[in-house]
Amino acid sequence: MELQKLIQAVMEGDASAALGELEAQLEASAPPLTLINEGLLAAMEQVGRLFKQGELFIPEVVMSAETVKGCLARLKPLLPPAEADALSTVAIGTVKGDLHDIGKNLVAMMLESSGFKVIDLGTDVSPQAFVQAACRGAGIIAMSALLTTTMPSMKETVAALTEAGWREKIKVIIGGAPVSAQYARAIGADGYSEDAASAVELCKSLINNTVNDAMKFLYGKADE
Ligand code: B1M
Repeated sequence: MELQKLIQAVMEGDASAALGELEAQLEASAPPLTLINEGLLAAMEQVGRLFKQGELFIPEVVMSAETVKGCLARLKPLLPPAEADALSTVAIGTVKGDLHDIGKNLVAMMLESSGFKVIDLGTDVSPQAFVQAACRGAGIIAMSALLTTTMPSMKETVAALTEAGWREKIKVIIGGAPVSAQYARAIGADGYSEDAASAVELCKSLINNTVNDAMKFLYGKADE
């Protein structure tokens, strides 16, 4: 599979060329997940590198990001359908002060196509908005941050959930390039994952743990 044309179109921020190339690849039976991982994300990696080296500027990065968003919207309905009823509701958002949403959107999309109900709170999400999502029935709060300067908002959100009495009743996960498992432990989150696929596995295992905890509480032993 030759994805160079798709990568080039994303890097140039040429949405119509990227969508055209995407259609051609789909017609040639390219798997949607491969197009995401080896096409769209590979292109964004190169965009990030060139941005860091000062060879691309913010308007160009925005155009590439918008191109990826359009392509993801096209691929979303083609991902494997949810197998069963919603496993649990995940409220996901990029934390306060942070506008990066490509990774967050990808995580949301993968969760949805794995059977989770997803409430997408968008970007620049305040701790209070995450608390409101818990009140609306979210079982998992999922926070994304791409800036070191916005990471503290994750800690503030955990504190706000604790203050509002929700922390013990829900799970909290975090992700994004600057955060780590160590940071998750330090702020009292339940878990960290480094990419969208492992975020799905993490959410599934947190739900299993919750079910096991409930079984232990009810019957004095885990459901084996
Ligand atoms: Co910005 N930006 N940016 N940017 N940007 C970074 C993050 C940066 C690393 C670039 C650099 O300097 N090398 C740098 C941050 C440095 C730091 O703090 N450590 C940076 C900066 C400084 C800024 C501004 C401050 C620039 C400025 O204005 N001077 C500014 C901040 C604006 C703001 O948020 N308030 C800014 C602006 C922007 C754009 C608007 C131009 C655009 C965002 C557009 C958009 O998202 N709609 C943008 C972009 C595109 C990037 C880079 C180039 C690419 C990010 C991206 O989308 N990656 C980025 C450099 C880079 O990462 N190489 C950069 C692709 C995406 C799929 O990966 O988001 O990491 P990622 O998501 C992954 C995982 O991290 C994980 O799964 C995803 C899929 O594998 N994941 C989770 C993410 N969230 C998760 C949540 C989970 C689990 C996993 O559970 C909850």
